[in-house]
Amino acid sequence: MERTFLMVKPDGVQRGLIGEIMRRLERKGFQLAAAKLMMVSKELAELHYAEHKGKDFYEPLVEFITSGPVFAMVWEGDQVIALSRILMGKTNCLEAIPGTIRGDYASHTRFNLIHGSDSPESAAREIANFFRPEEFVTYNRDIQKWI
Ligand code: RTP
Ligand code: MG
Repeated sequence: MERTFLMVKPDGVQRGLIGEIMRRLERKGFQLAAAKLMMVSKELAELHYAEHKGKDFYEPLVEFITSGPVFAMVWEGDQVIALSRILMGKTNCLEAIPGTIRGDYASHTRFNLIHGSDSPESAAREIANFFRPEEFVTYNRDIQKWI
Protein backbone atom coordinates (compact mmCIF):
# COMPACT_ATOMS: atom_id res chain seq x y z
CA MET A 1 0.00 0.00 0.00
CA GLU A 2 1.42 3.36 -1.04
CA ARG A 3 0.84 6.87 0.26
CA THR A 4 1.10 10.08 -1.72
CA PHE A 5 0.95 13.78 -0.99
CA LEU A 6 -1.68 15.66 -3.00
CA MET A 7 -2.52 19.33 -2.63
CA VAL A 8 -5.29 21.47 -4.10
CA LYS A 9 -3.41 24.62 -5.04
CA PRO A 10 -4.67 28.16 -4.29
CA ASP A 11 -6.48 28.40 -7.66
CA GLY A 12 -8.43 25.22 -6.90
CA VAL A 13 -9.45 26.45 -3.46
CA GLN A 14 -10.47 29.87 -4.84
CA ARG A 15 -12.47 28.27 -7.65
CA GLY A 16 -14.34 25.92 -5.31
CA LEU A 17 -12.87 22.73 -6.74
CA ILE A 18 -11.78 20.98 -3.51
CA GLY A 19 -14.90 18.81 -3.50
CA GLU A 20 -14.70 17.95 -7.19
CA ILE A 21 -11.06 16.90 -6.85
CA MET A 22 -11.70 14.83 -3.71
CA ARG A 23 -14.72 13.21 -5.35
CA ARG A 24 -12.56 11.92 -8.19
CA LEU A 25 -9.92 10.55 -5.81
CA GLU A 26 -12.53 8.87 -3.60
CA ARG A 27 -14.36 7.29 -6.52
CA LYS A 28 -11.14 5.96 -7.99
CA GLY A 29 -10.90 3.96 -4.77
CA PHE A 30 -8.22 5.76 -2.81
CA GLN A 31 -8.48 6.32 0.92
CA LEU A 32 -7.94 9.65 2.64
CA ALA A 33 -5.39 9.38 5.45
CA ALA A 34 -4.92 13.05 6.42
CA ALA A 35 -6.15 16.45 5.21
CA LYS A 36 -6.09 20.12 6.17
CA LEU A 37 -6.76 23.62 4.84
CA MET A 38 -3.66 25.74 5.40
CA MET A 39 -1.47 28.58 4.22
CA VAL A 40 1.93 27.62 2.83
CA SER A 41 4.74 29.80 4.25
CA LYS A 42 7.53 31.01 1.97
CA GLU A 43 9.91 28.67 3.82
CA LEU A 44 7.67 25.64 3.25
CA ALA A 45 7.11 26.58 -0.41
CA GLU A 46 10.88 26.82 -0.99
CA LEU A 47 11.39 23.45 0.71
CA HIS A 48 8.57 21.83 -1.27
CA TYR A 49 9.75 23.16 -4.63
CA ALA A 50 13.52 22.99 -3.96
CA GLU A 51 14.06 20.83 -7.07
CA HIS A 52 12.87 23.75 -9.24
CA LYS A 53 15.09 26.46 -7.68
CA GLY A 54 16.80 28.43 -10.43
CA LYS A 55 14.24 27.60 -13.15
CA ASP A 56 12.44 30.51 -14.77
CA PHE A 57 9.07 29.49 -13.35
CA TYR A 58 10.35 29.04 -9.75
CA GLU A 59 9.76 32.55 -8.36
CA PRO A 60 6.22 32.93 -9.75
CA LEU A 61 5.47 29.38 -8.58
CA VAL A 62 6.50 30.16 -4.98
CA GLU A 63 4.48 33.39 -5.12
CA PHE A 64 1.46 31.50 -6.44
CA ILE A 65 1.57 28.67 -3.91
CA THR A 66 1.84 31.12 -0.98
CA SER A 67 -0.90 33.44 -2.32
CA GLY A 68 -3.87 31.80 -0.57
CA PRO A 69 -4.99 28.67 1.23
CA VAL A 70 -4.22 25.21 -0.11
CA PHE A 71 -5.90 21.93 0.80
CA ALA A 72 -3.16 19.46 1.72
CA MET A 73 -3.95 15.74 1.66
CA VAL A 74 -2.38 12.33 2.05
CA TRP A 75 -4.10 9.56 0.11
CA GLU A 76 -3.33 5.87 0.20
CA GLY A 77 -3.93 2.90 -2.08
CA ASP A 78 -2.21 0.48 -4.41
CA GLN A 79 -0.03 2.44 -6.86
CA VAL A 80 -1.65 5.68 -5.69
CA ILE A 81 1.43 7.75 -6.63
CA ALA A 82 1.33 6.91 -10.35
CA LEU A 83 -2.45 6.52 -10.60
CA SER A 84 -3.19 9.89 -9.00
CA ARG A 85 -0.76 11.55 -11.44
CA ILE A 86 -2.83 10.04 -14.27
CA LEU A 87 -6.04 11.43 -12.74
CA MET A 88 -4.31 14.84 -12.46
CA GLY A 89 -3.21 15.02 -16.10
CA LYS A 90 -0.07 16.50 -17.63
CA THR A 91 1.62 19.62 -16.27
CA ASN A 92 1.56 21.51 -19.59
CA CYS A 93 -1.98 22.77 -20.11
CA LEU A 94 -1.72 22.00 -23.82
CA GLU A 95 -1.02 18.34 -23.05
CA ALA A 96 -3.56 17.78 -20.25
CA ILE A 97 -6.24 15.57 -21.77
CA PRO A 98 -9.95 16.18 -21.05
CA GLY A 99 -11.13 13.63 -18.52
CA THR A 100 -8.22 14.49 -16.23
CA ILE A 101 -8.49 17.12 -13.48
CA ARG A 102 -6.15 19.51 -15.26
CA GLY A 103 -7.55 18.68 -18.69
CA ASP A 104 -11.09 19.43 -17.55
CA TYR A 105 -10.47 22.50 -15.40
CA ALA A 106 -7.03 24.08 -15.93
CA SER A 107 -6.15 26.41 -18.80
CA HIS A 108 -2.77 27.66 -17.52
CA THR A 109 0.39 25.65 -16.88
CA ARG A 110 1.16 27.34 -13.54
CA PHE A 111 -2.43 27.56 -12.33
CA ASN A 112 -3.00 23.84 -12.70
CA LEU A 113 -5.10 23.15 -9.59
CA ILE A 114 -3.33 20.22 -8.01
CA HIS A 115 0.07 19.00 -6.92
CA GLY A 116 0.96 15.32 -6.67
CA SER A 117 4.16 13.56 -5.60
CA ASP A 118 6.02 12.10 -8.58
CA SER A 119 7.88 9.18 -6.88
CA PRO A 120 7.96 7.22 -3.62
CA GLU A 121 10.95 9.32 -2.50
CA SER A 122 9.12 12.61 -3.22
CA ALA A 123 6.00 11.30 -1.49
CA ALA A 124 7.89 10.44 1.70
CA ARG A 125 9.67 13.80 1.72
CA GLU A 126 6.57 15.87 0.94
CA ILE A 127 4.34 14.05 3.45
CA ALA A 128 6.94 14.71 6.17
CA ASN A 129 7.17 18.38 5.15
CA PHE A 130 3.41 18.93 5.49
CA PHE A 131 2.09 16.50 8.12
CA ARG A 132 2.96 15.30 11.62
CA PRO A 133 2.40 11.63 12.52
CA GLU A 134 -0.52 12.45 14.85
CA GLU A 135 -2.48 14.04 11.98
CA PHE A 136 -3.03 10.64 10.31
CA VAL A 137 -6.14 8.53 10.78
CA THR A 138 -6.07 4.80 10.05
CA TYR A 139 -9.35 3.00 9.48
CA ASN A 140 -10.83 0.18 7.44
CA ARG A 141 -13.26 0.71 4.60
CA ASP A 142 -15.15 -2.35 3.31
CA ILE A 143 -14.92 -0.96 -0.22
CA GLN A 144 -11.21 -1.78 -0.28
CA LYS A 145 -11.88 -5.41 -1.17
CA TRP A 146 -13.53 -4.38 -4.47
CA ILE A 147 -10.80 -2.22 -5.93
P1 RTP B 1 3.38 19.44 -9.29
O1 RTP B 1 4.81 19.29 -8.84
O2 RTP B 1 2.75 20.75 -8.87
O3 RTP B 1 2.54 18.24 -8.96
O4 RTP B 1 3.35 19.49 -10.87
P2 RTP B 1 4.16 18.62 -11.88
O5 RTP B 1 5.00 17.59 -11.17
O6 RTP B 1 3.18 18.17 -12.90
O7 RTP B 1 5.10 19.71 -12.52
P3 RTP B 1 6.56 20.20 -12.10
O8 RTP B 1 7.45 20.04 -13.26
O9 RTP B 1 6.99 19.56 -10.81
O10 RTP B 1 6.32 21.73 -11.87
C1 RTP B 1 5.81 22.20 -10.65
C2 RTP B 1 4.76 23.25 -10.90
O11 RTP B 1 5.38 24.42 -11.43
C3 RTP B 1 4.51 25.08 -12.32
N1 RTP B 1 5.13 25.14 -13.63
N2 RTP B 1 5.10 26.19 -14.38
N3 RTP B 1 6.72 26.38 -17.61
C4 RTP B 1 5.98 26.81 -16.60
O12 RTP B 1 5.50 27.92 -16.56
C5 RTP B 1 5.79 25.89 -15.49
N4 RTP B 1 6.25 24.67 -15.43
C6 RTP B 1 5.84 24.18 -14.24
C7 RTP B 1 3.22 24.26 -12.36
O13 RTP B 1 2.34 24.78 -11.35
C8 RTP B 1 3.71 22.89 -11.96
O14 RTP B 1 2.68 22.10 -11.47
MG1 MG C 1 6.29 18.05 -9.57
